[in-house]
Amino acid sequence: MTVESGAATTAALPNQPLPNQPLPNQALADQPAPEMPDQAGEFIQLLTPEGERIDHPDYPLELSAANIRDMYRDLVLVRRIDTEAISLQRQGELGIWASLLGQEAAQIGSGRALSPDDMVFPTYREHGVAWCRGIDPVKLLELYRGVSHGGWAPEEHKFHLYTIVIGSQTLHATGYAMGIQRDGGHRLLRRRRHQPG
Ligand SMILES: Cc1ncc(C[n+]2csc(CCOP(=O)(O)OP(=O)(O)O)c2C)c(N)n1
Repeated sequence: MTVESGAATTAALPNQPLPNQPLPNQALADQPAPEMPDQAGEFIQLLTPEGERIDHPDYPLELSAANIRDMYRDLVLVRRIDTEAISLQRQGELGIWASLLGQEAAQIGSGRALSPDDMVFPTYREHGVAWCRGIDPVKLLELYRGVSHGGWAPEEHKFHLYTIVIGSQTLHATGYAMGIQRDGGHRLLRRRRHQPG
């Protein structure tokens, strides 16, 4: 390995530090500890462990009876789609099916809380969020039947393709956000959010 430092070129064995140069980790260890910011922040609780709603002035929840009925309808429908897909998988019609059973409320709640500009980077069982984004459930079945690579236009639905690789979604979302930032789109989004309609 050759290490270049200014004009001088020094040959060094792999993994051996240069003379008088502290190991990188040692150099870090010698630094005074940075002041820790208050990472805990304010504790915000919106639900009790029993699932009862707690009012918070910064997070008002204004839902009409019709809104609640709509969301409940979504919960029932996505569970029905899930049940059907499990049956199809058991009959050999689908190669695999990642069931959302038990996640209906979390998915419909998060899906319905999205603004139209938000982009979703889903894992493999986010059928409830897909439903909220207007993805035809048949498209999900096609994917799990192995006859399509996704089947929907991510930008059109603001819903990326299902991605099986665990943890990849955070990277994709971060890259996408960085792209928006570099395009100046974040300023546009902020303005739009502050001037609804
Ligand atoms: C990087 C990576 N490693 C391994 C797998 C294989 N795999 C698919 S599902 C799964 C379990 C995931 O469990 P969890 O994160 O709790 O999510 P769940 O599916 O139970 O909702 C694993 C290990 C994968 N998809 N990606």
